[in-house]
Amino acid sequence: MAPKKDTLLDWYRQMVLIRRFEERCAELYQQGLIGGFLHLYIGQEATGVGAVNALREQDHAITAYRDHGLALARGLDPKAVMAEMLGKKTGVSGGKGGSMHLADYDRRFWGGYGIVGGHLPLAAGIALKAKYNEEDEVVLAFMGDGSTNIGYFHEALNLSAVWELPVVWLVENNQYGMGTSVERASGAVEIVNKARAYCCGPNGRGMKEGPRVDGMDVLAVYDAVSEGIEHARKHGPILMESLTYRLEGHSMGDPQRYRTKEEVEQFVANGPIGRFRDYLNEKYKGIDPRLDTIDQDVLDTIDDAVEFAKNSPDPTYDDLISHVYAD
Ligand SMILES: Cc1ncc(C[n+]2csc(CCOP(=O)(O)OP(=O)(O)O)c2C)c(N)n1
Ligand SMILES: [Mg+2]
Repeated sequence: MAPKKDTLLDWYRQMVLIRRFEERCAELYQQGLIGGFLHLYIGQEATGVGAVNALREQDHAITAYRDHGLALARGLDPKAVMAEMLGKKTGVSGGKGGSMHLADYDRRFWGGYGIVGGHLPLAAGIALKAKYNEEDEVVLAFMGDGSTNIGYFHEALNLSAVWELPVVWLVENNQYGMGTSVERASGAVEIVNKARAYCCGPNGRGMKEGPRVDGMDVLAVYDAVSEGIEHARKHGPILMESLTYRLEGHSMGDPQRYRTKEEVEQFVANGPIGRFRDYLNEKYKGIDPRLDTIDQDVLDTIDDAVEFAKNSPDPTYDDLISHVYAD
């Protein structure tokens, strides 16, 4: 069923929130208020918002370190996300995770992992738990193109095929892993083809090779991931690919010698937010002032989040040594 107008406006809000939130994070990083690494999701908003909104409440999402956009799309409180960025006690992970480790169990958002591909076996584990307990839950596992060349990827895909786990493996192909293009790093240029290694088990068991979707088009991503989730819910794992682009460097301070300015500008001109805004203007005549209001509301939300984060306390020594072992 086609999403309603209010839903589409909410997706627009989510995409703008991600973009402006991260622009502010970049400023706070330059000011030394955010430490460690900072990997921006700017450019990939349509993939995150389209995919996450295809989940039901009981479903799970997990990702790598480029996690701010997905956390916000999954509805984590921008205040608590910003507080985590600043390493504050009020952050979603108590200030002990920072940018790469945003998680919120209540929202079934498992974070936020720094080891490339290391979260993929965890995704299989979450799905195994759901299947074992006969719970109607799907895991949406996001990953970068680079992670599909790593052992964890193959272990996790293999087990998900053998056990017919309810997982959507969604590759965010942003064309680079750090400074290395997909063509230089991956034996298969069309990453979804990697599903074929695990496609054909006994009794038709195995991995479905899903589509390569236009990851700059939020509606296309939503439709494709919705179908993927339905497949996973009924039949087991599917590998899908979203073709997107990161408009900023790999992380802050990347000199970006591996690509030309012209290449980046071409994607800026066709960015996901502008494209969606054009679509909304076309579909709903006279909507533009309402979109302006959303833009302004988002800026206010971010001001509040920064204020909250700055005024929040640091974690204490007791916080530091808590959550190290399970009780
Ligand atoms: C096991 C491991 N090897 C190397 C690194 C260093 N590293 C960090 S990010 C990255 C590139 C990953 O690229 P991709 O999966 O495409 O994700 P993207 O950054 O494009 O979102 C690498 C090699 C790491 N974190 N973990
Ligand atoms: Mg990549």
